[in-house]
Amino acid sequence: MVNKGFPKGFLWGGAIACSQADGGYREGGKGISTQDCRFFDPNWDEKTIYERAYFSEMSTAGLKRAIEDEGTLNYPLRRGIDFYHKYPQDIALFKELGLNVFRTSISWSRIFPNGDEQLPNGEGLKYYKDLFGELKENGIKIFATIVHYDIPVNLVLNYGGWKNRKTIDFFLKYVSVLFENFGEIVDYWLPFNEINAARFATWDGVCLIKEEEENAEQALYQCVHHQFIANAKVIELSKKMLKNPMIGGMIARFCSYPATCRPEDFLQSVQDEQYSNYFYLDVMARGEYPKYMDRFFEKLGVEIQFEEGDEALLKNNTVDFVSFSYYSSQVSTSDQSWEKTCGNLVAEANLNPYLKTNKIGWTIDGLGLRSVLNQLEDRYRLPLFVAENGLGTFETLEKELTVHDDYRISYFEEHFKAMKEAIIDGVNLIGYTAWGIIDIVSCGPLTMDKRYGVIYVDYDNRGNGTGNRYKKDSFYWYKNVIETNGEEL
Ligand code: BGP
Repeated sequence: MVNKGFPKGFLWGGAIACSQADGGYREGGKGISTQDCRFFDPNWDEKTIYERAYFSEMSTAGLKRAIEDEGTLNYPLRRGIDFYHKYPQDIALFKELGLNVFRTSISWSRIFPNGDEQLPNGEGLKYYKDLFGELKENGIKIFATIVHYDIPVNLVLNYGGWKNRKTIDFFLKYVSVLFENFGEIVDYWLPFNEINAARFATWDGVCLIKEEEENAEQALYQCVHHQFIANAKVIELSKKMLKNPMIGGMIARFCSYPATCRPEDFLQSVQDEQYSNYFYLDVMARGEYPKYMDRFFEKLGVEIQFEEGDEALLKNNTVDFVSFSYYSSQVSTSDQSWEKTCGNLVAEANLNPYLKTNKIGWTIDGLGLRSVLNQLEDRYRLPLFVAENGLGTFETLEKELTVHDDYRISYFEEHFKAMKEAIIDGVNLIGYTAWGIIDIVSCGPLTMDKRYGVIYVDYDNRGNGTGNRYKKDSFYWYKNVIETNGEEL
């Protein structure tokens, strides 16, 4: 029986990350997180900002400077959009929009400010009890990301962060407190946002300072192994603590087309997909390291240190659903002279001559999402969830206090049509959360002026502004899509 379109109960939602939205820096007992330490100079020009966005690696000096600086001007992630205080009014807007699921992340450094305390911070637990309660009162399901890049910076300074297996123990203590307090109210749990980010944005992904490592690749992939172990332990714990666990895995999905029908380009695309994407989901959804990584690691001189029981743990604790972020498709070629553009987490991406790019240079490819959904359905046979998708661009508030973002409407339209076709193809797609449903501080460039929301937030890159929220044209368009469950696109 061929599916007809979006199933009844399809989850239409929106997503943010606590470190990009909350603010409330050091309020409520919060400790310093690794994302609080990412530096931004508001005097940088656009070229510097957008070039730098992809090299936002941390340095030893940069971390020291951040910890000594209690201010927020140069640390936009410390102020976000003040969601910490404004979430009731924002949730009222999400309710008006008709969202039936909201994805946000939990700040580990609110629950355990230094990460190694014996007992959790009560004020941090209260904040999430109130936030999740507000969502539930408004009939909105909760998709909670447990770590969206940010961990207590103390764990990096005094334990080596993800390099140290002890961090896995601290992480599991944090997760057991979350399951104990919110296990009944959270619907979907995601231990790690984009677990493949490590290779592209190493401070974000695994909180590693590459300049401090003799063999950065070895350190990076050992950190990723520790995150795989942590992920499997969360799943093992969820079977004991949660009634109906729904624990997901997530990658930044970079589907990649061969630039030409030259066999070398096809092989390049197969390997790009394996090494940048499938490796991570294969471990989390199939429960073992794929053979193709042996050759990859050997070439890099990387030797993953497994401990007794790691293989069995991974094999017996695979994810309940597969989620991913999708912004654009990529192009693979062995031809180094191929024309370049940029993309999510990457400074350089091969340009696709058949597709348009947005103002930032990210390729726009709705149909690619249909192909990706079919690929992931085939490979994993698990429920799928689009955890991030959206168009980040520069825009200004009109004098009538709105934004005519027809470009965002057409971006959503082509991606929603692709999802609908994928469902008719037989894909088990259960939900979608538009990234940056409300304007937040962007992750790469750390700017407000790269806006994703269907709700405009009146702050600039320095944090100046009223902080007022205004509905863009896309707010009303998305509201209708949700009301008609994707019938009217
Ligand atoms: C993803 C992150 C999100 C979000 C998105 C858009 O990698 O999971 O946090 O930021 O990228 O990127 P940016 O904000 O740099 O435009």
